[in-house]
This record gives sequence, structure tokens and C-alpha cells, in this order.
Amino acid sequence: MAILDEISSFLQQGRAPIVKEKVQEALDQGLDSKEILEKGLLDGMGIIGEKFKKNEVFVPEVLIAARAMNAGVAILKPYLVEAGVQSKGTAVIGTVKGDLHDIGKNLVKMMLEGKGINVIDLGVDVSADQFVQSAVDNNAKIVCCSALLTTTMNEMKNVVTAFVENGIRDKVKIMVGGAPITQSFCDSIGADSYTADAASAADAALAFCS
Ligand code: B1M
Repeated sequence: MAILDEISSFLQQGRAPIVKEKVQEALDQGLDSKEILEKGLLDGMGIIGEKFKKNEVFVPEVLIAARAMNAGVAILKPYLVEAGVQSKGTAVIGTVKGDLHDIGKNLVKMMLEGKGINVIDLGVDVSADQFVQSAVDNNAKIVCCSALLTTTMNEMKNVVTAFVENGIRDKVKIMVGGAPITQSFCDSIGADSYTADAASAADAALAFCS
């Protein structure tokens, strides 16, 4: 369907106003909201994610594509709710306590949303208890922790411990990432997944959801 390709393409170019127009046009043509979401918006975001992984596009392009996606989703939302489209699952995301870096965390959030995952964003400087509380309140399957400082990365261990102490460690997958994080660090603190970039994080999260 040509219009879905157009939506995907304009989204990749980050052209939010025209994405909104095209989404509305597709609805007016009688296309199903779920199809517009999956074959238009999510398709476009998926392509951007893959290009980002291969360093073919960079942070600014991803941010404007994500903004275009959000603009399109805002038009679709009432129709999706009506059609009963289920999200693939809920993830709670935040930058750990003491850490104020949020650019990478925001990218991870956008990539997860691009995969159809509902994301609760706790922001920055998030304590272990806040991660636990939000995961419980939102029945989250996934907890995503970002850290950019060698002085704050150890807070991730406290997050894992807090889930253990609350008796709900088996209810969630804990994903970690950020510049100083490595696979061996992830293993050493008992987290479930380390990914080096936002697009890979979204792939891993989707795999956990299914
Ligand atoms: Co800060 N800072 N900073 N800083 N800062 C770094 C991280 C630093 C490496 C700079 C340096 O010295 N070369 C250094 C850390 C050194 C260390 O710990 N080893 C540093 C420092 C020291 C500090 C302060 C302590 C400086 C000071 O005040 N003396 C201070 C700390 C404040 C605090 O947090 N308490 C500080 C402050 C700041 C600003 C506020 C000025 C600003 C943050 C603004 C913001 O985020 N809103 C800032 C910035 C911008 C940086 C640099 C320049 C860029 C970070 C960034 O956004 N990169 C950074 C130097 C650098 O990296 N070149 C630096 C782009 C972003 C897309 O990458 O976040 O790594 P990143 O995300 C990647 C992956 O890591 C991954 O996906 C993204 C890409 O796809 N990823 C995940 C991230 N989270 C993930 C989670 C996942 C999976 C993947 O699963 C859950």
C-alpha cells in the first residue's frame, strides 16, 4: 500500500507534520489503525533502528524520527484504543540514582516504543525502590537501567538486589546499558541483558516480551 510506504519514508526523514497528515489520510481511506501503526510507523522506526545500529544515521536523526513517530501515534491513538490494540508489554525505564545523563536512555525508550512496547519513563536519578515500585504498579515485564558514570553504574546492582529482596526478581527481566557497562558487568550483578546500543536494546526487550 503506497500510503504506508510514504508514512514509513516520511517518518525516517523525521517529517512530523507530513507524517500526521499521511496517517490521517490513511485513516480517511479506511485503512485499519493497526496496519497503519505496524506497516507505516513501526516499519519506519524499525528501519531507522537498524541504520542507527550500523552507524548509518546518528542521534539527531533518531530523535527527529522518534518525534515524527510520536506525532503519528497521537493521531492513531483513539483508533487503536477503539480497535483494542494491545501493547506488546510494559517496560519501566530510568537512569540510575545519582546519574543525570538521559540522552541514551531517551533513545532506548523511543526504540522500545518503536517496537510497540509501552514504556514508563521514570526519568533520571531513579532509586532502586522507585524501579521496584513502578514495576509493581505497572505490571512491567522489563526494567531498563541506564548509567553513564563509573560512579553510578554500581547502583544497578542495588536495583537487582531490590527486586530480589521484594520477592519479584522472577517477574521481571532487568536490562542494563550505558557507556561504562559491559557484558561481564551485567553478568556480575545478575542482570538479564546488556546491549551496547538502543536498537539492540529494543530487539532484546521485544524478545523478552514474546
Ligand atoms: Co557527562 N560524562 N557528566 N554530562 N557526559 C560523560 C559520560 C563522560 C564520559 C565525559 C568525559 O569525561 N569524557 C564522563 C564520565 C566519566 C566516567 O564516569 N568514566 C562524564 C562526567 C564525568 C560528568 C560529570 C560528573 C561532569 C561534572 O559535573 N564534573 C557530570 C555528572 C552529572 C550527573 O550525572 N550526576 C556530567 C554531566 C553531564 C551533562 C549534564 C553536562 C550532560 C548530560 C545531559 C543529558 O544527558 N541530558 C553530559 C553529557 C552530554 C556527557 C557526554 C558528553 C555525552 C553523553 C551522551 O549523551 N552520549 C559524555 C561523554 C561521551 O560520551 N562522549 C559524558 C550520547 C548517548 C546517545 O550515548 O548515553 O552512551 P549513551 O547511550 C548509548 C549507549 O550507551 C546505549 O544506547 C545509546 C546509543 O544507542 N545505552 C543503553 C544507554 N543506556 C542504555 C540502556 C540499555 C541499553 C543500551 O538497556 C537498558
